[in-house]
Parts: sequence; structure tokens; C-alpha cells
Amino acid sequence: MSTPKVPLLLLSLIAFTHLLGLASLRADTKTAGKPNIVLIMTDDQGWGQTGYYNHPVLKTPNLDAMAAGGLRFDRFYAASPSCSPTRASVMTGRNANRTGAQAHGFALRLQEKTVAQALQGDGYTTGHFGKWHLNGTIGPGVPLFPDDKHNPGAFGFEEWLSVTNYFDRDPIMSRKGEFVELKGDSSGIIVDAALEFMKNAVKDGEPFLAVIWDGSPHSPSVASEEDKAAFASLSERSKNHYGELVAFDRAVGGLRAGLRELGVAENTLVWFNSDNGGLGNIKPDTVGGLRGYKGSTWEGGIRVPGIVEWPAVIKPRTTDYPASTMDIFPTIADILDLPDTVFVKPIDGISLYPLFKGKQEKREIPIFFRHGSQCALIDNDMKLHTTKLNREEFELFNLREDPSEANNIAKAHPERFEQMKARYLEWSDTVDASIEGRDYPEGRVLPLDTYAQRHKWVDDDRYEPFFEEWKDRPEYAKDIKKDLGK
Ligand SMILES: [Ca+2]
Repeated sequence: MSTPKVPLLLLSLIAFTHLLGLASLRADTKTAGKPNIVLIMTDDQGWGQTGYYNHPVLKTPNLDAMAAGGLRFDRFYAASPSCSPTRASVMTGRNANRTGAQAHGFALRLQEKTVAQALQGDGYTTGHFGKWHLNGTIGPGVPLFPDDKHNPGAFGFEEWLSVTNYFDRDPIMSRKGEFVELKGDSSGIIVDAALEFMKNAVKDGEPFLAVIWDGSPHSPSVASEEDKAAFASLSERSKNHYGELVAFDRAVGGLRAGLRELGVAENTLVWFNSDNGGLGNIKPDTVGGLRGYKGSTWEGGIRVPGIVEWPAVIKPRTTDYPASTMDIFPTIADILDLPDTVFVKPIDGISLYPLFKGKQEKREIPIFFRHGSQCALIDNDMKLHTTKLNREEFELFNLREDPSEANNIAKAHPERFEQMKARYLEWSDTVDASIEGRDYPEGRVLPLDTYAQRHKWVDDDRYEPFFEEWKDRPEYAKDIKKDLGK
């Protein structure tokens, strides 16, 4: 044959480098090869609510596929049994009490430093999609204002399509301050918006951080007829709740397929977890037989589904290594070799990067929880717990032998018990110092903007001009009617 092989090879090389080159030429050398990062979180999905744990009625084929392709954590913990505090822990790597967002609806302080700011400073483009709940507003999710001093833009997100709190089908959201009315289920909407953002990032040759915080399956749940179909025998409430998880699972499938289509799935780290444990009033059971529900520091309130998929680094497997949402930012900082000035210290999480690479067996730094007067210290198999911090009435459990936390073994292990108790109280003192503002250069907590002080959305005068337009919307009708009726 006279057709020479070399020119063909050259031709294909040229085509190949042309395809790849456009992106990498535009990328700064500093950002070349950096993994993209996607953090995806559900709202009130309990530990038992996945197909891969054999839930009796719920099927989650896409989460199951993600679990099979990544590192499945069988002991992953939300840093708090409630939403805003867990979100604050993701943003900062710290226990939420240190950050201002100690309970639901409290704002994250502007004195904190976030993972989005750190990545923005490292050449990443950053986006937030969905529920924010770190600006001081409570009640159903309303779109955020462009000049809100605690909106996602104030904490390092260049792009955002966000609402203050939980949201449902056909929501009104805020695209960097512009109010937009959208159609469809909440999970699909935010994943599509995130994929559009990722597509632009890939086109521009920039690594991206996409934070996708869903409002599902948080109440009020409204699922489509198709998504509810498998749950005909359940109560209306449970039907909608489980239907929303079906929609979420489908969105996870869309996200994973979208990353493959963009050609970036291999070096994109996707981290999925829920923001707190499951609900007690949903049947069948949401917490996989654990003790307690959302709001409690028993396992059912804090242990949640967790998966990290990153094909370039993580070999698929399951682990019972205990990990928490406080580990997310320290892990990312370690992967990117960021200086520790990206954090406000002390941080409470640790890097899981060695675990991702298969080089970590036992957790050296335990996981501390403090939620009001409920506290826990999880040191591998052992868990110290109290519901009355002021009285220091602690109990001790071995989670491996006693997963339902039924047998207090403090008396049988007095030395271990006292050692863990002392360690907990010492840590708790550092939290008190943080609450006083000692972690900040100012040495104190700076006063909050009026609108960042915890308040109901309906009492916020900025929303009053929208009452007329929104008064018949299912998510706002009750609040607006009550307010106008005063
Ligand atoms: Ca929640």
C-alpha cells in the first residue's frame, strides 16, 4: 500500500492536540491537571434511604452505580443533625458553633473563610446551585438578593442559582440576584444549571467547583405522579418524600452522564452526602435501624449516606472508616496543596486524601459533635455521647458491637471513658473560645448586618413588594396570608 502511515498519524495527532489544546492553552499552568470538584448534598435523606442499603421500597440505581464506582462510606457523618450547621462545616472545615451557624437558619459569619474562596484563589471557577441556608433567613426558600451581604457571592461563588432554604417543584430562584421562575423538579433544575456552568468552565479551560445543595426530600415534598408511582401503599406525605428521592437519584444519573459527555468524569471528584439524618415521621423507616432521627446526635441523626467518586485516584470499594462533612475542605486543600492560611483555625476536619489513595486505616483525629446540649465524640468504634452537656452525663458505646447504641459500657471501660470525656471537654473549651471570636484577627465577633440576623423570610421587608405576586404560590401562600392578616 502506498498510503504512508506517518502522515496519517501526524494528521490524527494534529487533530487530537487541536481538540485538547484549545482548553489547555487557555488554562493557566497553575491549574493544569487539577481535579474538578462537585459537592452534592441532599436535605434530610436518612442513612437507610438508598438502594445500596437495600431499602424496602426505594430504588436508587444512580446512587448505587456511583457507590459501585467510588469510595462508599458506610460511616459518613453530617457534622450536625441539622441543616445550616452542616452546611457551615462543609464551607469551613470547622464545627458550626465556631462559625456563627450553630443552629438552623443562623448566618455564616463574614469573618469565616470558605472552600469556595480558597478554590477561587487557586484558579478555579466556582458555582453554587440550590439551597443556601447560610444567610440568616428561615422558612421556605425564597430567592436571594444581589446585595444580600451573606449570599453565596459573598462567600466565594462566582456563579449561583440559589434560594435561602428548602425548595420544591417549579421554584423561584435567584441567579446572582436576578429572580427567575423555573419549571420541573428541584433536583433536575439545579443539576442542569450546574452542568451548564461546568460546560462553560470546560470550554474556558478552567477547573471548577460546583456545590449542588438540593432541597429534597425536605418537606413540603411535592413529587410528580411518575416519581410517586412506586409508593402507592404509603401515606401521601411519605409518597411525596420518597418520590423526591427518586427525582434526586435521576438527577445524580444526569450529573454523572453529563460529566462523561463533557469528557471530564475521570478527573472530577464528586462527593455526595446528606446534610443530616432521616425523619421519624416517614415510613418505611429512614435511618436503617439506627437510634434517633434528624435533630439528635444519636447515630440516626448524624450518620448519612456518603460516597466519593474520583476515577483518576479512587479505586472502587467500601469503607467503615468514620468521616465527616468537616473533612471535605481539609481534604480538598490537601489534594491541591493549599497553604493553611486558607482556613480560619482551628479546623476540626482532617484530610481524607490518604484514604482515597488507600493509605489510611485508622482515624487518628476523632470526630467531635456539639449541637446545643447534645454532644458526641466518635473515636473509631467508640462513641462518647451526652444529651446534657451542662451536667456532663456522658455514656459510652461501642458502635461495632452495638450499632443501635443500646448498651452504655462506661462502667466496664472506666479508663477509656474518662480519657474520652476529658478529651471532649478540652475540645469543647476551644469551641467556647471560638464563640467569643478568639479565632479571628479582630479577637472578637463583628456585629452582623440586620438582614443576617436570624429571621423569618416573611418578616423581611425586602420581600414585601413580592407578596401580591407570590400569595397563591403553594410554598408561600400560608406565610403571606398570615402576615397580611395581622
Ligand atoms: Ca436538612
